[in-house]
Amino acid sequence: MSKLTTLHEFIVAKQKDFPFASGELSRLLNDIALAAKIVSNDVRKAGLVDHILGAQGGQNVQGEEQQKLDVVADEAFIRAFENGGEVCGIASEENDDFLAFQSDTAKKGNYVVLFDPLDGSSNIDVNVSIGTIFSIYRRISPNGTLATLDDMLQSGEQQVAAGYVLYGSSTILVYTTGNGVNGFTLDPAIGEFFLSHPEMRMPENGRIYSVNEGNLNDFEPTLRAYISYCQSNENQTGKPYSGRYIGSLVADFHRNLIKGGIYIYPAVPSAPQGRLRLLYECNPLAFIAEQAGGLATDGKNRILEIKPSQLHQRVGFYIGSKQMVEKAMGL
Ligand code: AFP
Repeated sequence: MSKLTTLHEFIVAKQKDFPFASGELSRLLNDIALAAKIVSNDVRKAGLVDHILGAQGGQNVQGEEQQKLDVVADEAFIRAFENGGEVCGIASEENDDFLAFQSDTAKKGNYVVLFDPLDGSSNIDVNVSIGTIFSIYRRISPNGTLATLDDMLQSGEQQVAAGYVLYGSSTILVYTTGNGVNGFTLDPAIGEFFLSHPEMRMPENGRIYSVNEGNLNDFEPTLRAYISYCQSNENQTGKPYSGRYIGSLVADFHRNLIKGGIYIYPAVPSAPQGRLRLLYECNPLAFIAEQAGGLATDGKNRILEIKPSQLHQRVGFYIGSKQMVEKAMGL
């Protein structure tokens, strides 16, 4: 029997690849794994426990209804970061403003984490896969002080690590530190993540397109032409591609990462800047896509080069197999 590698063993073995190999980032990744296990456990209980299932009653900063699990996940990750000692501040899709941790230990943390605690949360009540997405940066403010807005508003190219946790038919944690992409599946019986998807590569081309086709009439002509191409016999496969849209970005992305495909959410009249958030969703997934050989743009520009001006900034998002994204952009 071949030896199983736990996430912890993998992180320790790879520590030398990190740009700042002091063990801090390793500890931070382990904190994320711990929070992911807690949230995974809560997600698995969602259908059973009345007080977890259903709306919390409040709205988040985007005006969207907050589900209880959104709040549970947000708090679990914030607690892990605040107690871990490596993080001086966070920004989360669920909170209006960023949070600078106040303790002396936290002020000495060298990292900030930006995250979407529960992406696809409108799918919770219908038992569809949801996920956590995270992005890690080195702070630019001086160590020993409070985290600042500038720490949060760095371009995606500055990410030192990014990843996601998909709470699907199994729970999988996928991450990159800029040296390829690896995936770890949670064994719930013993609460351990094991390396299950080493050195993930996104196929250069694919035959799956993921788009909310209800918005089709609002797409600009180049994109409409691309969707027609996907649905025609004129593409490289000689038959229509498969349309697959879960409505949970993490789940759609994960499938396309493995099988090859493209996810598109352009700017539309109902979401004039795009629907997805640059800092919490697009940057981390763009980093992973590129590390796996894929591509991510806003339809014109590389996502990782966009300089953010606001915490909750939204952008159009084209992500997936390189050749498909290029074609969708009309290149
Ligand atoms: P929620 O977290 O509010 O469910 O939003 C999910 C999401 O950000 C992304 O995961 C989906 O792909 C996208 O929005 C779905 O948006 P539409 O419902 O407009 O297709």
